[in-house]
Amino acid sequence: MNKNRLMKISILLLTVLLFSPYLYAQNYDESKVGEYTLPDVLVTESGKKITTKKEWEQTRRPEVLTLFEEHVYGQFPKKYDRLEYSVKNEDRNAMNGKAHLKEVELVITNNNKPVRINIVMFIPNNLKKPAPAFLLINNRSKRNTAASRDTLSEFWPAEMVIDAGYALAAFHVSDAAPDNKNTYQNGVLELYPEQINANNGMRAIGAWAWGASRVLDYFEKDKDIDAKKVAVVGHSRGGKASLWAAAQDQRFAICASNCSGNTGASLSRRNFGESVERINTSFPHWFTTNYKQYNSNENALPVDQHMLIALVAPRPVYVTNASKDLWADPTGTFLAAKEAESVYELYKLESKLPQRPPAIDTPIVSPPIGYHNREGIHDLTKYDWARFLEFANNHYKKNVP
Ligand code: GTR
Repeated sequence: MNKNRLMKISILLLTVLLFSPYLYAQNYDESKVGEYTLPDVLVTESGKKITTKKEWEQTRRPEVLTLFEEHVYGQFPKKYDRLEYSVKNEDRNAMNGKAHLKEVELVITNNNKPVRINIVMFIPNNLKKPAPAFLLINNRSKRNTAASRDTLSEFWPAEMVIDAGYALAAFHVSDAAPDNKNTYQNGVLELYPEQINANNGMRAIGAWAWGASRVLDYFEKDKDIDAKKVAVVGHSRGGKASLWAAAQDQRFAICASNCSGNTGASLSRRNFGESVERINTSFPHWFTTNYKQYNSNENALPVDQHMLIALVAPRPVYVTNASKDLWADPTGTFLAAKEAESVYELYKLESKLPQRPPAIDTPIVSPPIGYHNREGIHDLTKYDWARFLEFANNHYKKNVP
C-alpha cells in the first residue's frame, strides 16, 4: 500500500474514533424527544381488537410473547433432562437466630451438559408455614449476597426482608451466563447449543431469566418456601431479566424491576437516555441478533416495552427509577407502566398510577402496578426494597411492618 493511501486511511480511522462518542450521543432534552406511536398492546398483528381477558390469554398474549422472543430476548427453552440440588451449607441460627440460612447448589442437566446455579437463601424462623419469598437476580458483586453477612449491603438487605416475614434468596448471573460478550455462552447456552447461531437465539439476559425459573423449580421442592408467593427482583440489567422471567414464567407471583431502563421497563421509541443502538453496541451479548436490526430504527419494532410489562398481568408488577438516572429514562418508564394498564383492566384490576409521573419519592405501592422515582443515583437501595415489601404486603394483604 502506498504511503499516501495509508495516510488517508489513518486519518479516516482517527476521525471515526474521535467522533464515535458523538455518533452515540444520547438525548437528555425533553423538548427533543419528538413524536412516536406505540404498537397497541390490545390489537393483534392481524388488526383484531382485543376486548376480553380470554382473547388476551388465548390470542394476543402468546403473540406478544413470541414477538419478544423473536425480536428481542430470544427463545426460552423450557425442557431439560434433570434438576438435582444439594444443600452445601446450612445454619438454622443465622442472623442471631432470626433466620435459617441455606446455600443450595442446583445442577440442571440437558443433553449430558450441566449448568450449576448457586443459591443463597435466608428463611424467617418464626413462621409456622412456608415463607413467601423474594428472589434477586444478582448482577453485581457476589459480596452483596454473602451468606456470611460480613458485608451488609443495601443491594440485598436480607435482615430487613427477614424482619418483614419474607424469605430472601439470590443467585449470581454469572452462574447462568457470564456477563461478557466473549464468554456468555459458558453456562445455560451449553445446554442449548442450537441457540448460539440462531438469530432469535437466547442470549445473556434470557439465560439469567431462565436461571430464575430454575430456582423457582427448586422452590417448588423446598417445603420452607411458598413457591406460589415468589417475587422475582432485578436491578438494571438484572431488572430487564426479572421482567423477562416474569413474562415467560407465570408462576412468579410478583415482579420488581428496578432502574431497568432501555429494553427493560422504559419505552424504546422515546428518544431519551440510552437507545437500542447504544445498548446493542455496548452489550452485544444481551439480546438476539435480530434485535440489532432495530438500531436507530425503533419504530420498526413490532413491540415496545409497555407490552413486556403487560405480559406480567394480572400479577402485580413494580417498576422504579432514580432521579439522577436519566440514562434509564424515568418518564419513559412511567409511561410504559401507564400503557400496560389496559391489560390489567381486562382483569378488572384498576391501576392506582396517577395521570402524570409522580414527584420524586412519592411511591405508588398499591397493586397491580407499583412505581416510584427515588431521589438519587442508579442503584438498588433499602428504600427500593422497603417499597417492594409494602407492595407485596398490600398484594398478600399482610400488615405493613
Ligand atoms: C448500563 C446499561 C444499562 C444498565 C446498566 C446496569 O451500562 O447501559 O442498560 O443495564 O448498565 O446494568 O447497571
